[in-house]
This record gives sequence, C-alpha cells and structure tokens, in this order.
Amino acid sequence: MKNVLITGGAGFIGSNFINYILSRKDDWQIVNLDKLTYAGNLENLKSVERNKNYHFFKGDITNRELIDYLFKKYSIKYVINFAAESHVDRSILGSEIFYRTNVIGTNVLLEASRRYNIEKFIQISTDEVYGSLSEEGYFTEETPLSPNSPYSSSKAAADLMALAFHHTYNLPVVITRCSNNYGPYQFPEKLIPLMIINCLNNKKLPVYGDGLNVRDWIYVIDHCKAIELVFEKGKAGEVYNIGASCEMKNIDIVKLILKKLNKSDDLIEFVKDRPGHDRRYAIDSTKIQNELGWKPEFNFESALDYTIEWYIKNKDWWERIISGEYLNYYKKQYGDL
Ligand code: NAD
Ligand code: TDX
Repeated sequence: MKNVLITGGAGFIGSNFINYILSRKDDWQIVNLDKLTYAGNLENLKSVERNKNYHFFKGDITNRELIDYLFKKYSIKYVINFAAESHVDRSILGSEIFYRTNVIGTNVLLEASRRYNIEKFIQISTDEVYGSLSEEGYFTEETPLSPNSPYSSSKAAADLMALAFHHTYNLPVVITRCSNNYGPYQFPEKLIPLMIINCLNNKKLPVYGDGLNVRDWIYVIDHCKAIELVFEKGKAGEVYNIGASCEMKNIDIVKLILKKLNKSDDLIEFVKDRPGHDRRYAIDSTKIQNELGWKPEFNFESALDYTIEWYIKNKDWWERIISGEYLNYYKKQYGDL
C-alpha cells in the first residue's frame, strides 16, 4: 500500500485528484487533511467517502501535533501538498492567511516529512511564481522566480523552502508548477466558473482592465494525470512545469462562454483592473513531456463545453456556495455590480 497524505483534498484540484486516483488505483491509502475553509467542500468527494482506502480529517496544515499524529497513525510515506489559500484577489484584500497557510503550513509538513523519512513530497505550485511575461516567450523551469502578488509570493517562498529542504536534508521534494486550471468543482470566484454562473444568472460579467491579459489554460484532469506521473517517476530536487499550450485572452474566454450559453455581449462590464495584474502567463512544458512522457489530452473547446454542462447540471452545488460567505466577498470585490 502507498500511504499518501493529501492536503487540501476538498478543494478544486485536490478533490479532482482524489476522485481520479481512487477510481483507478487500489494500492493507494489516502489520508485527506483539509481545513474546510470557504474553498473546501466535502460534497466534491461524495463518490469516495465510503472507499476503505480513503480517510478524511478536518484540520489545519499548520497544526504540528495533528500532522505528527497522522504521520504516525497512517505510516505516511508520501505527501502531496495541495492545501493553500489560492485566490489572487483575496490575497490583495488581505495577505496574512496566505503566508500562514502557504508558507508556515508548508514548513510544518516539510519538517514532519523529514522526521518520518518519507519517500516523496510533492509541492503543488503554480506558474505565477515566475511573474509576468510580455507578448513573447515562455516560462521554463529555469525562469527566475519573480512573483508579483501576495498569493504568488507566498507560493514562491514555499517553493524555495521545499528546494532548500532537498538541498540541506536530502528530503525527496519534487515541485510542480501548473498553469490556470478549469473544470468541475472549481470555486466560482475564479474566472471561468464565475463567468459561467453569472451568465446563467443573467448577471454582469466583470472583466478586469482591458480584458487583454492572457492565461494559459489546462483541464484539471490533465493536471491530475501529470501529478500522478510525477508521483510515480518525478526525480527528487526537480521542478516540472505543467501546461497545455492554450493561451487565451480573458475577453475571448468571456465572449466564448457568452456565445456557448446564447447570451448577449451586453452582459460584459469592464471594471477596475486588479492591482499589479500580471499581463501574460505561458508555460513551456517540454521537460515533463520529454522526461516523464506526459502530454495534455483534452482540447479546450470540448473540455470547456463539458465544464459548462457540469455547472448547468450541478446548480445545487454552486447555489449553496453563492448564497453563503461568497456574498460578502462578492460585495467587497465587485461592489454593487
Ligand atoms: P482551492 O482554493 O480550490 O482549494 C484549496 C483547499 O485547501 C481547500 O479545500 C481548503 O479548505 C484547503 N486549505 C486551505 N488552507 C488550509 C490549511 N491551512 N490547512 C488545510 N487545508 C487548507 O485551490 P485549488 O485551485 O484546488 O488549488 C490547489 C493547489 O494548486 C494550490 O496549492 C494552488 O496554489 C495550486 N494551483 C492552482 C491552480 C489553479 O488554476 N487553480 C493552478 C496552479 C496551481
Ligand atoms: O472577475 C474576474 N475578472 C477578470 O477579469 C476574475 C475573477 C478574474 N479576471 C481575470 C484576472 C486574470 O487575468 O481573469 C484571469 C484569471 O483570473 P483568476 O481566475 O483569478 O486566476 P489567476 O489570477 O490567473 O490565478 C489562477 O491561476 C494560477 C489561480 O487562481 C491560482 O491559484 C493559480 O496558481
């Protein structure tokens, strides 16, 4: 059995990963530790909750005693650290929790991993640690880190710390840096689900600045498959970029969603730009393709169709979310829009 501690497994990518792995592997014992912040949702994990190889604990990755207890009780040999405060706009509204969870929390996990001699620690990072690109060029694993938001600076700090633990203690750390994900169970504060849901509710679609910022999109299952490969074959001390070569301007995505839902472009509202808004992200994923044999399988248009379908069919899931704490956040971020 592979005893794996997965943190943040009730969030968007973590829950997709757990559902994906447990539907195809019976030699993984997964311990999911999640604080269930506003972004964590156990409804995402309904299909695995009775699986004998799945155990859930509500708790914080900064809690040393709890982490120690879990490592001991489940003889943890692998850690995949998804847990994070993950939203750039929230990090601009208030940054402290970002450093507490993303930096201190990662430190607690790395220290425990050192004490218990684990076999692999995968730090789930992001392309945002590289900063912003102009019209040309791509992020490679050698691109210097130059994070611009409180969120991305906390992720970059965690990356550097994880690599230092490899260098100093020979801890088998591997880092993945993926581009923007989309797919089922994504919290509706992020661009694609926010636009789908606002469209379905005939609400204005808030586009920051001129709408020409570029993001490089990947379907969440392609990301999960890449993490699975890194788990199996990734080399300690290495960083692997993950991206599906799908650059899109924000405004083009918004217009595409409007078109697919037969709504008018009049719903678009250009609003004040995000402070320090990164202009363009674009990932070069040659390394993981050549060294581990990964390649993206999903095509943007059809995976976006599937994602839209999912939000249409799972109205209950997002209606419960947008009627809760989300309302306060929405008001703070978008005013009366
Ligand atoms: P998410 O916000 O949907 O989920 C984060 C999860 O972590 C939630 O379930 C939350 O409850 C949990 N969590 C937060 N603080 C915690 C703490 N202190 N202790 C335990 N659990 C805690 O985020 P996501 O989009 O699923 O992202 C997962 C990871 O992938 C993050 O590390 C993020 O930086 C990284 N990432 C995300 C993207 C993306 O496009 N969403 C792209 C690249 C990398
Ligand atoms: O209302 C909006 N209007 C808008 O124009 C929102 C929410 C976003 N945007 C723009 C900002 C970005 O240019 O859309 C783009 C995407 O925004 P987000 O969905 O907030 O993602 P981003 O800031 O690019 O960060 C995401 O990708 C990298 C994830 O949230 C991070 O967790 C991940 O590390």
